Amino acid sequence: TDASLAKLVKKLPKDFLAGFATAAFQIEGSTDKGGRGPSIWDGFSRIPGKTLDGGNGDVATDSYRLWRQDIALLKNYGVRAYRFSLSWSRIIPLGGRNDPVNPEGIKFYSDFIDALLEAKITPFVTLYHWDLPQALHDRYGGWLNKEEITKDFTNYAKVCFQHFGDRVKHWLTLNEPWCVAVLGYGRGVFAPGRSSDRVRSPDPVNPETVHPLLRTGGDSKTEPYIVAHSLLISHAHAVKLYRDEFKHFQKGEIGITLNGDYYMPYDDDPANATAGQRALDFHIGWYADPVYLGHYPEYMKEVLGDRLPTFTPEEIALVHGSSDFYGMNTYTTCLAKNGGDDEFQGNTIYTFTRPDGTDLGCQAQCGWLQAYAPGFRLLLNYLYKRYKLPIYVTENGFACKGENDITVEEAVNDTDRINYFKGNTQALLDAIADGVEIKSYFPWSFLDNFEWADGYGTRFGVTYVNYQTQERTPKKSSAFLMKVRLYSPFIIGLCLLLEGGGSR
Ligand code: GBH
Repeated sequence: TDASLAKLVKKLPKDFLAGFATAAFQIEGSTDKGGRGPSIWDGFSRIPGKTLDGGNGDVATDSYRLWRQDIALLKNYGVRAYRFSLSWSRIIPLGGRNDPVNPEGIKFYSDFIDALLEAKITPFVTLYHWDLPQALHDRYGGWLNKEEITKDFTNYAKVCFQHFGDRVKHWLTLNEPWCVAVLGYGRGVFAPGRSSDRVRSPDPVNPETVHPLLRTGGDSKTEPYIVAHSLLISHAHAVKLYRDEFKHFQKGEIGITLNGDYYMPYDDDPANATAGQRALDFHIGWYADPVYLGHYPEYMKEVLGDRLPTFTPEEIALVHGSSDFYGMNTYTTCLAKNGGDDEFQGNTIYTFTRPDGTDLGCQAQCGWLQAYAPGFRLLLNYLYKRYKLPIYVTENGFACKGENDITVEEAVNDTDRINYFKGNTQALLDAIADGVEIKSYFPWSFLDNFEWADGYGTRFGVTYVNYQTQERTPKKSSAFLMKVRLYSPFIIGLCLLLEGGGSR
């Protein structure tokens, strides 16, 4: 029951950070305000056909303007912490190490952080959640250009540590590098939309003037691996800088956060067990093995051969050990079957249908997501055993099917999301009982927001957003999280009020 769950939640360590997560481009809007420069997602999301409903990031949840209201709501929810990302283009509009820093951008985030602290909410800050300054892409090919991007990313990180590190004690360098590499440069469904698939890929602009690295529209066989390599090395340089120059007096911690779902063997055929491990290697090990173990997974080396870049001894010395904790974003569990020719899935077929024809869990709005709490517990155990560091769960969430097609009064009754959180909270507590050290839980997301290529029709929020009026309405899942005391509501009785039926 909810009451017994609440009792267990009470036993979480005192410093456990329960909050919500968001990302700059998905909520801020005001892309041309406050001296911000364009990011690769600005232009990409405006190209017809790139998002499901034609939505772009120009307004989003208008949080650049409504941030005080957002913080008031977070405070009402009683969160301990809030995970958000900084927009590189607000801070350094052209992105580079020799480009000017934008004082308005610094002030925006500085005020924001002050207001969070004032509300007793711990800021948990991501430096990069996919919104690369457009100028860096155009100037030298962005993440394709390891030498340049490493220096520019490290400089950007330095500016952030200098301005915010007195108050921010929890840093994440990159959010989900797998998505950047595979979806941005392999499948071409995310910015900058590069891919060997000529239909998806934007035509190369004038080959005379474009940077040589961008002369083709992309190459899915090589670019994702090059990009991933640059991401890992850039991350590691930023961490080294923090440890060398800031940590001794700012006393914070820093790491990376990786996406990764659990892949369970479809049945007891040993070939499917191997397939499950390959899927884990390709999603998680690609990044986690270098960072925590000091090398790429053997399986990737085997299949990719010289398409997989190699680390110089200096590089791997920098990358190995470059995260103070394991940062975990996870949403679902798939059943893995041997076969198929999708390289990015580790040549494994994923399904949610069990051998007996039943579904693994409750289907979400997005095809890739079903609720399966036992998988969450298994994955927590797998990661802790393999990488041996405390885990921060930095994202976990559910988009109820059809939630965009109903009225707000109906949408606040988000039973499927409540069940998802109920199952996963229990799974998290079970994993702790198994001995896994877990330090945070950040459901995705605080608000419905711009869901990348899915646009606005897929809603992940515990708060409903009316995109016409920008009115925020708490859904019952937020009341549920308060009721099991994951959060301690500031206004006593708010959760009971909400339970009465999504009142504003
Ligand atoms: C997170 O990624 C993001 O960090 C967050 O910004 C986002 O809003 C949230 O999830 C909800 O989607 O079918 O090949 O396109 C989650 C990890 C990995 C989940 C890629 C979707 C789709 C693979 N994502 N996956 S594909």
